[in-house]
This record gives sequence, structure tokens and C-alpha cells, in this order.
Amino acid sequence: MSQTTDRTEQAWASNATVDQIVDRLRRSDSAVVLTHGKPDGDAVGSSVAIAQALIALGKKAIVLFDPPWTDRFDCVIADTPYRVLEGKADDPAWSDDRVKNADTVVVVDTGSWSQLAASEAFLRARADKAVLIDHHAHGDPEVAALRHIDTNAPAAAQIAADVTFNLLGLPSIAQLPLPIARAVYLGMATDTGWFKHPSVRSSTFRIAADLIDAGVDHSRLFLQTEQSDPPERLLIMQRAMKSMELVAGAQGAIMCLSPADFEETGADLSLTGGLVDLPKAVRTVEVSALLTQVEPNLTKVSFRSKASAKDIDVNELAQRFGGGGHKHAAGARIEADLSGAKKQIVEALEDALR
Ligand SMILES: [Mn+2]
Repeated sequence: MSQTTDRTEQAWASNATVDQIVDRLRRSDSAVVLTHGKPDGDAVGSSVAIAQALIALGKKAIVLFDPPWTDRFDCVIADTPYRVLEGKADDPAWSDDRVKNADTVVVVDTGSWSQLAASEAFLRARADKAVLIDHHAHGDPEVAALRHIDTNAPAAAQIAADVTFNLLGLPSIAQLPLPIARAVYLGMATDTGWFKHPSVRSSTFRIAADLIDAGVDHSRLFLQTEQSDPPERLLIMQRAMKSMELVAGAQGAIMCLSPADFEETGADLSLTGGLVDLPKAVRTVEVSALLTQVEPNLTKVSFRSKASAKDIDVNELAQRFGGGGHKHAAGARIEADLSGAKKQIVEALEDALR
């Protein structure tokens, strides 16, 4: 922990109820919605739900996504206004009237500067106008003045469901307009591994049932988002599996992807989602790690663990490398090339699984 500085130390915790978030959004005329880089189903679903609800109330809203970008969720984004950031100071997004004139910024599914790299300067200048909705255990409170953080929510989209049906003054989630219901369902389904993670409770299924009553075709959504990858997906999966090494008596699995793997297969980073989960199919495997070298001296690592008797906390593991996330899903960035990072991860897994 860092030493307390002269500024008042804020805690990573809610300082606003859902009702207070709703009130604040009602008073907005135009909003920019931000989420974490490499947006997943929950990031996209939560962003789209909030933006669509504001638009349904006659307000302006635009979502800014941090790359790498994928068209995987296009069916849910539909007509939602959005831009993909280029990660540059002179990004054309910053001179877009819808962005520069917005009176409110909404941050969803993250609260960490490290995950908001492309929009950090924009957001730092507007943190006083920012509202945050998140379910992560860690974050930087100064990202947004008004924060609703529920670490028990299996997805940020579940909080977005609460916010949107209240914002629209509806009697229940089952009355949500279909584009919002579909976005919320995507976020909840993808962050829970399609309703199988331990974070799922009876309330999760009740909300999912309401969303199906609102018209969501869950089977079609699965087909469109989980079974529509290009062939390069299988090629990069093949590389990941071929690189796999078992450590700590086959309790740990480590996979590595090098820049050459991407070059030779034609795959990009957006096609690596979920690969880290594959080794968990094996009984002995407690922790799985996927290392991806993204720059000559920068390797990203994703961790997954099982809700087993050992119940390894990979959030703790990721924190050793300056990262974080959830108990069973976390990530970090290591300033090293693939082999340097791998050495550190092997050691950390051997230690955690001793
Ligand atoms: Mn999430």
C-alpha cells in the first residue's frame, strides 16, 4: 500500500446508490460512455444498455471503445452511436462534438486507469462529471466523482439493468426495450461463462428470465457471439495449445503466444478471448495462464482458476504483477518479453500451488 498523501485518500467503494446514479443521469443531456480496453461482452453490453437508455429518454449518448476491437458484438451494438479510439492524443474522437460537448461521462465495467489508457487524459479532465458503474474488487476512485460499485454483481450489466429500468421508469426489467435487454443479457451471460461461474446466484437467473420475457433470443445470441469466429480463431487456438506446459504437478497450465504466432496465423488479439479457459477442462488443472507478448518488452497475462476445493485466488496472483481482477479471473502486464515473463509466471504458479 502506498503512504497516505496530503490529498484525502478515497476508498474504492460506492459513494452513490443506484437511485442517485439514476438521478444524476436524468439531469444529463449528453453523455460519453467509456469502458475498459479490449472490450468484452460485459463492457459492450453495459455500455450499450446505458447509452440506449439515455437515447430512449431523448438524450444524446455515444460510446467510446478502446481497441483491440472486434465485430463479435455488432448484433448487440446495432444502431448505438460509437467510436473506436486510436489511442493517440490527437485522436479524431476528441474533436467529435458529441464527445467534447458532453456534460456527463459514464464509466462502466472498470475503474482502473490501467484499463482506460486511451481515454485517460479525456477522463482525468472530466472526473468531476463522471459516473461509474462497476463490479470489480479494485479500482481507482478518482476515476469518477459518483461511483456505484457492487462486487457481488456477477456482471456490470446486472447493475446496468437496475440503472436502466429505473431510469426509464419501468415497473420491471422484463419491460426493458429489446435492444437494452439484449445488451444486458450479453453482459451477464459472458461474464458468468453463460451462467456457470460461482458468481451466479438465484437473482442472476431471475434477471435473466426477465430479460428473456423482454424478448431476448438467448440461443441466437449465443450463436451470433460465441459461434461466429473466423477460421483464424482455430489457428491461434492451435498455437496456444501447442505452447502449453503443465507445471506444479499438472495443477498449473501455461500457454504463450508470440508476435510470430499472430503474424503467421493472421489472427489478432481479439481472437484470443476464452483461450485461457481451455486447460480448466482437465481435472488436475487449478490455474491457467495465457501469456501474450504485445510489445518487445511487454507481455500481457490472463489468469483463470477454478471454484474447486483449492479455490486459488488469481486476483491476488495478478496483484503480485501490478494487475488485478476477480478471484477466478484476473490479468496483469509484465515488462518483459515472453520468455522473461514466462519464467516469472512459472515461479508464481509453483509458489501458489505448492
Ligand atoms: Mn464485467
